[in-house]
Amino acid sequence: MSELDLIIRNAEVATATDVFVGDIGIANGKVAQLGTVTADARRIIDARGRLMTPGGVDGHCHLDQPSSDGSVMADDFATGTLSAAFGGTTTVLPFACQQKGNTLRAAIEDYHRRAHGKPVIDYGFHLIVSDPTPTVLGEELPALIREGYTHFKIYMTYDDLKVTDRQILDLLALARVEGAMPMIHAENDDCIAWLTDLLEEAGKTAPRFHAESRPTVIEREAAHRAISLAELIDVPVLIVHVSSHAAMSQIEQAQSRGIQIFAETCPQYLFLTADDLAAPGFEGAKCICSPPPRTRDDQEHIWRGLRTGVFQVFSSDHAPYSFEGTSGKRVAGASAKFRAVPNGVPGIETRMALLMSEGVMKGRIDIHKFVSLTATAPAKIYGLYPKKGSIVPGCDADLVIWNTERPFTLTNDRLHHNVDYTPYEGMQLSSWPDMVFSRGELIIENGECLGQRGRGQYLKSARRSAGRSAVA
Ligand code: DUC
Ligand code: ZN
Ligand code: ZN
Repeated sequence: MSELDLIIRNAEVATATDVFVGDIGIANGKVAQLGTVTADARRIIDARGRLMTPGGVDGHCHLDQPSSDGSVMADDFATGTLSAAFGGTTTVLPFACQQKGNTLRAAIEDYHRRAHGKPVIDYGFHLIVSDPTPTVLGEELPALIREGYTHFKIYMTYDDLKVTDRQILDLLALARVEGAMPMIHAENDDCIAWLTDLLEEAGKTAPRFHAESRPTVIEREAAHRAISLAELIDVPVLIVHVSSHAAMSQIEQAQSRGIQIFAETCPQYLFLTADDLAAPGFEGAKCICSPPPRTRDDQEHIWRGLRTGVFQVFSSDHAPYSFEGTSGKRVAGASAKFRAVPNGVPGIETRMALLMSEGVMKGRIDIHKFVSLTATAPAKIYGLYPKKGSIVPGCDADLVIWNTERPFTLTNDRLHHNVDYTPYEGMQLSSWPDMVFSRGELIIENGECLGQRGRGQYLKSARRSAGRSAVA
C-alpha cells in the first residue's frame, strides 16, 4: 500500500447509520481506508475520544444574491464560505436567481462570476425560476438540468419571484421528465398582500407585525396546494423552510399517504419565536424572515418532525442582511415599515453547532439523525452523494472533529460572517467544530482558517433517476 496523505486515528466516527471508533486514511482528497489503517502517512492526527462527523452540506443559503429592493447581502462567496467552514460546513448550495425578463443562463453566468476565485469550500447552485417562458421550459431548463443544475426553487410569493399555480404545474411536469428536484417556498401571496395592507391601514408597521401578516394558515394553505400540485404531477418536491406545526401536518399527512414530499426546516424555527420580532424599537427587524418564527409550541412540533423523519433537511437559510448601515435591514430607512425590511436571518456558521448542542447533546435527536439532516440527506436529495454527505471509501474527505467539552456563550464577535449580528446572541452552546477538513485538507484548526480563498470547487449535481428515492 502506498503512503497516504493523512491518517486520522481513533476518532469516534458517526455517519447517518453507523458509529465506530477507528482510523480514516486519506489520499488525494478522498477517504481511502476506514477501520484499522496500517499504512504510513505523511501526517497523522490522533483524535482519540473525539467525535467526528461528515462535513456539513448546507442545502439552502443565500450569498451575494442580487435583490430588487436595493439591499446588498453582507456575505459574498468569500466571507459566506469562510463562515460556513468555521461552523463545520464543507459544501454550500446558494441560489442563482433568474430575474423576470432574463434567461436562466444569464443568472448562472452572473453567479459563476460572483463565485469566481472566492469560495473556501465546495459549492453548487440551486436555480430560482421566476419566469418560466416557453423557451425556459422547452429548452433552457432541460438543458441546464442535464448540465448538472438539477434543483430549482419555485416561489409562491414575492412580486418579483412568484409564479402562478399553472406555471408551477409546468415546472413540476418538467422536473418529473428531467429528474430534477423542485423546492417550493410555500406561502399564499394574496393573503399576505391583503393582510399587509390591512395592518398598514391600521398603522401597524413595526417589525412585530411581520409575523401577523403571515400567520400559519397562510403557510399551511400554500403547503397543501404545493403538495396537491406535486401529487397531481406525481413528482417528488421539497418544501423549504417549514416554520409551523400547521404546515408540517400537511407534509406529514401527505407522507403518510405515500406521497414523496421532502421537507426542510431551519434553526430560526427551533430557536426564535414571533416574540423576537417584538424586541424594542427596530431590533425586531433582525429576526424578520419568511415564513416568520412562530410559537414555542410550533418549535416543539418542529423538533418532533426532525426526530420522526418528517424533515429530511436542516439548512441555515442564511440570508445575510446587516442591521446597521443602509444596505441591509435598513435599506428602506432606519425604522422602515416591516414590508420594506429585507427578509432573512444569518446562520451559516451556527447551523451545525446549534443542532449538535441543542439537539444531540440534549437528547432531542441522535447523532445519526444529526448527520443525516445536516449532510447525508441534502447530499442525496441534491445529487451530490456519495461524493459529499457521508464518510465512506471513495468519498471526498470532508470531515469535522468536534469539541464537545468546552461550553461557551455565543456572541457575534466570534463568528466570521460579515453580518453585524446573530439572532442567537447570548445562547449557551456545548459544541463547536475544532477541526474541519475539506477534501482532506485541514482548513480550520484552533479557530484559524488555513484554507485558501478560492480553493473551493464547483459541484455539478446528478439527476434523480426515475423511480429512485432521493433519500434512503
Ligand atoms: N425565502 C428564503 O428562502 N430565504 C429568505 C427569505 C425568503 O423568503
Ligand atoms: Zn424562501
Ligand atoms: Zn432562503
